[in-house]
Formats: sequence, C-alpha cells, structure tokens
Amino acid sequence: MQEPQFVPHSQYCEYALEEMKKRAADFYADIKRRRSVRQFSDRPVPKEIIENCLKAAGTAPNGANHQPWHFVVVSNLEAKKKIREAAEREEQEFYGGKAPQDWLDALAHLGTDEHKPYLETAPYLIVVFAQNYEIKPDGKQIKNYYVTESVGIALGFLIAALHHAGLACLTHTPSPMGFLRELLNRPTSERPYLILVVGYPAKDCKVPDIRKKPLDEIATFID
Ligand code: IYR
Repeated sequence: MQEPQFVPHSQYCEYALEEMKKRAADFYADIKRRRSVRQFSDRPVPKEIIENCLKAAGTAPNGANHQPWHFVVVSNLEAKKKIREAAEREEQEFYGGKAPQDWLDALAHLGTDEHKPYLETAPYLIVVFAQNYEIKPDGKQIKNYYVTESVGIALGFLIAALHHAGLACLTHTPSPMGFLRELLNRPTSERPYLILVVGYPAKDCKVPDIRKKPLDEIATFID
C-alpha cells in the first residue's frame, strides 16, 4: 500500500468577506446567463481555448483521483458528419415510436426533434467517455470508483469553463450512444457519456423561454 504524501495547500486564496460575497453574487450573475443552444455558427474557435477548458475539467474532484474520463475533441467535418448521421438514426427511432409519450410530452416545450444539424455546424463536438476501469500499459486492469459522479462533475467544470470563456454549448445525449465508441475507436473499458456541442451561437439563435427553480425550491437550510 502506498504511504500518503502531503504538501502545503499553498494555492488556497482567502478573500475578505465583502469580496467573497461579491464573488459569489458575480459568479451567479454570470453563470445564470448560460443557456443551452441548438443553433450554432460555424465560426472557428481556436483550439487553445478548448484545451484550457479541458484542462479545467481535468481538475475536477473524482473517485480516488483516478480521473475516470476521456474527452475526444472532434473538429474534422467528415467525423462530425458520421456522428450526426448515426445520432440522427437513433433520434429517428426515439421520436418515431421508441420514446414513451410522457417523455415526448416532457420535451415538447424545448421544440427538439430528430434533426441535429448542429452536430455538423458547430466547430467542436467534445465526446465525453467514462472509464469504468483503466487498462494500464502493462495490461493490468484498475477499477474506478464513483465513475458517473466523477464524470458529471468534470463535465460541470467543462461547461462552466466554456461559458466563462464566452462559448456556448449543448449537452447532447443520443440514446443509445454505443456507436460513438466504435466511431471514435475507444476501448471497451469506456462508455460514451455525452456529446458536448461547442461553438458560438448562430446570429439568430433563439432559446426556449424557460425558468429555473428559485432557491427555496432547490435548497433547504437547517440552521
Ligand atoms: N436526445 C434527444 C431527446 C432529448 C432528451 C432530453 I431528457 C432532453 O432534455 C432533450 C432532448 C434529443 O436530443 O433530441
């Protein structure tokens, strides 16, 4: 067993209370402007921005620090086309009878359907994979822990980082997503988790008129 090694937490930065209050309020004001968009511009985005957002995602807390995620960044048009075609095939089934009526009813206000042109238009598709286990170069299999939670947290960091940089994104989950593993040549130890569509919103982009629940509905304080 490995002995724990500790170093001083020298990067922690404490703010004065007023500053802390302002930072919390400012962060909320900024993140609440974020919207999932389904109309993307094809304007290119420098890869460096995506790389830094991914580095931010990679700092997420996770099970046993195994970092059980892999991000495949697809900007190649042919590859995006293949993903679009496969995703639209799944969605045609979903909207054409596979999805139960209550699910379709729940989605109605978003105006979604089987057409996913943004999978081709947006400059980047970040395909997120969850690693159920890791195969080390010597062939040894390492089990991962809290994989779904860990990848969800990293994805949250990624979405916040992209928004902070000034980009829009869409969390897209064609179901089932098995085709992504084959298309992107990922090992069987990984399962496709989600496609994050990333870019600038289209000039005439519209978003659904929806509300977020107020604090008293999402939180309970026991003082
Ligand atoms: N994957 C489908 C359906 C869909 C499901 C949920 I839950 C959403 O919040 C939105 C869409 C699609 O992308 O159309």
